[in-house]
Amino acid sequence: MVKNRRKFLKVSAFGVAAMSSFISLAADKEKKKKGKKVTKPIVISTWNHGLAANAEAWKILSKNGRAIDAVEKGVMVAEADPKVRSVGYGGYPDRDGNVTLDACIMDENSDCGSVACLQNIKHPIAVARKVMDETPHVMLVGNGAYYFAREKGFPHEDLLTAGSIRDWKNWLKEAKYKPVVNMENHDTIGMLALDAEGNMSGSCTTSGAAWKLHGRVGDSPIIGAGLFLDNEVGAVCATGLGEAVIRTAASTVAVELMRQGYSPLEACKEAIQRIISKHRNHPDRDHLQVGLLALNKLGEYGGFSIRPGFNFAVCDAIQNNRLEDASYEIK
Ligand code: SD4
Repeated sequence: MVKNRRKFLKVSAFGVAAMSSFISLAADKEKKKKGKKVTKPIVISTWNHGLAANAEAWKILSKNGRAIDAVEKGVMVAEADPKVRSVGYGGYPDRDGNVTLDACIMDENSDCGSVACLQNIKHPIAVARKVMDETPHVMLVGNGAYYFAREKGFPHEDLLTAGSIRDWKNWLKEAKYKPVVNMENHDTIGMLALDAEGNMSGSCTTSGAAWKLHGRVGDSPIIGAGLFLDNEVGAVCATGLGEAVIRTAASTVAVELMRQGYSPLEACKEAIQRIISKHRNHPDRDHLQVGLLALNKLGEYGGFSIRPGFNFAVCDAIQNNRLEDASYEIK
């Protein structure tokens, strides 16, 4: 019985997938017929620190390397930079003073790997890649992720810099130990790439919301929330208040909108409007910030956020590496 049901699910899931692939391929063909050229390779990533990350990713993409390698190596630049206070080494700690990291990665075959609440390992994205490549699982968390990383040869490192300790102590004076999320704390790096072969991959890595409760995990390591892609359609990543992104499966929603023919910008806008409407009565509504970034199979891209301030970096062979401001909903 269970077996039959599984078979049924498999068959019907396959039917839906086949149908949607058919639709997306038809949409691609339609665009190509209209004379739209595919821009590839191309890499885009969130915020100012996306520029340095893109430059690293470009070294791989420009030599016809794989998107999956580009998105891993690219975001490692931000993870290693102590000046980037929201990712990896030097990231803001939780309210108890622990730096806990979240990351995920996904490739053109829908293979993915993820780590959450990982401590003392500088490159969570590389651990997520190993979860993807070397285990039958998708996600490892906490101590389990740490032990796995150590087993794979990652060194134990102290990720709390003097700057992070100073900021944490300042925060403690005022904060009354409340895990407050504000807009300045959202600078996760998400990166999306389309390589010369026409394959897409994405990565997302963060120290999460500053001063969070110990053990809190945001959207960034959750496939379908902080990052999602379908190699036949496009890729989307998120930055901002992770709880809002998880509640609405925002990256998945935007990918599915692109499947229906929305441009990357339109898809991000529609998904952001969904987040706003689902949070109309939420206590966070007055300061809620989320930014979405999308790239499609044609190398078209777009970014959209709830409020002003979100920007992203774009690198291709035509215009090199540059920053662009995202459009936003609430003026
Ligand atoms: C989170 N989305 O943990 C992340 C926060 C973020 O820059 O974007 N930080 O909720």
